[in-house]
Amino acid sequence: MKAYWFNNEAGDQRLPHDSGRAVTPDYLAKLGVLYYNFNKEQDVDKLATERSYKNRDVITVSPEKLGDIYEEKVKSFFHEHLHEDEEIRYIRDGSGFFDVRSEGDEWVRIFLEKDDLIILPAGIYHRFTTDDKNYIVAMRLFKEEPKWTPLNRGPEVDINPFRKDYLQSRTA
Ligand code: KMT
Ligand code: NI
Repeated sequence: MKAYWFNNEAGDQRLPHDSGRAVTPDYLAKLGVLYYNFNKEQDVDKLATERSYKNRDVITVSPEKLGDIYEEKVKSFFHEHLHEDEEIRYIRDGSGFFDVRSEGDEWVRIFLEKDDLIILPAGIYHRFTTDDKNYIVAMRLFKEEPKWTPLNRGPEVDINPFRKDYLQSRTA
């Protein structure tokens, strides 16, 4: 894992866009973003039990796996959105970037690779992209039946109750 302030310079979303200014796990925690590194699947099982994650699946995002729709998918994952549930991803292979909004509405970019696990809280605005290797395998965990509905940023979503709760819980 490596977290840093995103530089907003032009260029492919899959490039690092690293400003050179690091962001600490403590700061991520203030945004409500939790990070773990687990090299044993048992550790994930324990976390899943503790946090009542009852379901899981594994998704591969790559041109080999997705074929013609790969580029389209990568673009859609990169639209800024939130969910009414946590987004939990345990990276099993490859790598990619999760971008989350700071309290000052800047992007923090989080580079994740194998064995990294991230929990984004419900209500945080975020987006995802593969990196220039175009390959990631991630386990997706969820509490109940998976609901992947992304709510794209806009005036209506800004006043969503999950968004309001998130803003109240954030300590940054
Ligand atoms: C998401 O929610 O953006 C995804 O599931 C992307 C693929 S998982 C790394
Ligand atoms: Ni999402």
